[in-house]
Amino acid sequence: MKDILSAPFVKEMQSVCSNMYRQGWDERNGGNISYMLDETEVAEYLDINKVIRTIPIGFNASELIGKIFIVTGTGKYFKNVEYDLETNLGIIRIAEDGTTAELLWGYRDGGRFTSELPAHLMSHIVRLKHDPNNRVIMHTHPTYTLAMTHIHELDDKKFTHTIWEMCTECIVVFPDGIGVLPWMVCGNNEIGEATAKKMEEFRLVVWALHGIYGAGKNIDEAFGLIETVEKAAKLYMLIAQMPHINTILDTELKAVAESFGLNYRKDFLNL
Ligand code: 2HA
Ligand code: ZN
Repeated sequence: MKDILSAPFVKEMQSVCSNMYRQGWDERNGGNISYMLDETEVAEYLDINKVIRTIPIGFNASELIGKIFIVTGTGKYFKNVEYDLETNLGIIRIAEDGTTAELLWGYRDGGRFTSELPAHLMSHIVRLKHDPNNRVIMHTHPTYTLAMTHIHELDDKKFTHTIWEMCTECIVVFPDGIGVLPWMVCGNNEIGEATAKKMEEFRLVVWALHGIYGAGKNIDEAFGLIETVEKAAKLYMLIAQMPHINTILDTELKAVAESFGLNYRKDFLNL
């Protein structure tokens, strides 16, 4: 059996948590990540028949029975992940009943997965229907994206349009746009269901005055989506109070999308 601490998926979680912390996005216990793993790969590092303990999930995730995820722990700080992987991360499998998680590794101090697990698992279920290669759901609190939700209308089309206008790469990176939820209580099934509903259309979902969710086939893709929104939101906040002399026109956004052959949200442009 190989050393779990050397597993590529553990190393990836370690490096992305440290990176996100240093971006200033994950203060205290802010943020959480779930990453679906390949059972045969996990079996190189763990006895997958050995369940340490079971933890109730709080809803029925029967579409994910048998799926294995590495998930950040509740109350844990991204800042600390690199120093104690086995306490701050856990590897869980969705049990046969669909409502229990079987702990295979981690949460060494008796802890459990993020309080946002419902939003994560419900989002995995939806994204897998659209893209069977989706593996990662990532939640974080990027500063400028949050700032923007204080001063911008919380409408999918208007928010996406403003972000697309900020820099040319945005429509290329997320031609499917950004979903926006109003302020809601977090950590429960209701916000999970609302997030998953947006995930039917979008790989990016902003939680107003809280943070953002990104979905991707790997850590880089989920991170890259969020990082690109955050860059554009930063530009928006830098220029919001200045006279705007130049902008990317909708005809130009269309031209970019078409030149890259993208299936973009045509209804989000005003043409
Ligand atoms: O895990 O970010 O939304 C802490 C949070 C809750
Ligand atoms: Zn949060």
